Amino acid sequence: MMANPPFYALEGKRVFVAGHRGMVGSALVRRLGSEGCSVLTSTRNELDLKNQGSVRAWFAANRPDAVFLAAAKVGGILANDAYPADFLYDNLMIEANIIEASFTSGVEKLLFLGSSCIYPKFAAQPITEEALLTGPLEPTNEWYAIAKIAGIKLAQAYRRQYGCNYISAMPTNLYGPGDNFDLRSSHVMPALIRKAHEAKLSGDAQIEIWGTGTPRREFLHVDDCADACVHLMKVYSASEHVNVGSGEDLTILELTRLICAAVGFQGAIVHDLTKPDGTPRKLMSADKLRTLGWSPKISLIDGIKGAYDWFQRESATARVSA
Ligand code: GFB
Repeated sequence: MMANPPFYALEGKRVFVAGHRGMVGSALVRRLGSEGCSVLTSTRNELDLKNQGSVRAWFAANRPDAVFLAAAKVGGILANDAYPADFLYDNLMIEANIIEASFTSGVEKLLFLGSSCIYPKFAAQPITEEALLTGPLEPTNEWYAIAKIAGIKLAQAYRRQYGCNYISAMPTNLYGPGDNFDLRSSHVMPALIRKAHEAKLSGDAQIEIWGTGTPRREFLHVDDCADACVHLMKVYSASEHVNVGSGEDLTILELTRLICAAVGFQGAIVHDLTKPDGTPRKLMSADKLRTLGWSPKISLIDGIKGAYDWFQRESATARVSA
């Protein structure tokens, strides 16, 4: 078994960010700008991450030293429920191809990004890393969860069999610049920012939220997530995944009120009870990450304001889809 170095310096390294056009990947590219490393990226047209041959060839030609595996098919509760095959197949292929190619091309360190939905639907709160695989998953996103659990296990298997220094980070619900504001496929935060903004502009008396508003969710700004991932890349070298969250949660109704206040929408909030609530609560324990020396810096209020500013700027230039 390879000895785990206590500190992995990124300076001077060739660092591949897989998924750099996504919300997390673009935040990682921003964050890595101050690390003195050379950031490698590849667009979907240049490299199909679902194609094993292309991924192997790209790694052989570009020889990254470190990899942030932030490429994934992602979406909100309805998208997860509506496209189970895509969420399972695409994510399995992307992570398997990148992890295997990292091994064959001699990557020194890899960080795989998963999701808090890997945990059982009724896990004890706050959810510690040990809760993985201790109970049934939330049905609306079990396909995505299974793919992400497979990614954790693949990273662990390469560590166990070949001594590869591959680690995994499990972020909570993320938001921020670069988010998907398409109401059919987005997560709750961008959806509500958009709904409140458009209701304010058109003078509507109400906005509609999905479900009962009682589920509790934990949110982390994507720039905090990127900072945590870079920290873990440097200081963490063990098999078990690490939760990446804020350590605080609130109900969807409370979140809606915060967003309405930030946007300046004063109308009513009504419920579409035909839409699913999903898991009742998934607050992750932040203890392990804090022990490793990291805690978040961006408050939820400031983060919402920043995300709303970004949305207004991007929708003005029509870069946010319908
Ligand atoms: O963010 P979200 O789509 O995903 O929904 P999950 C969170 C909660 O917000 C659910 C409610 O209870 C939704 O019913 N909600 C209220 C809304 N209004 C809306 C709305 O307009 N749009 C959306 N999207 N939700 C996802 C998983 O679960 O979390 C993924 O499906 C992933 O796999 C991700 O793990 C982090 O938090 O329920």
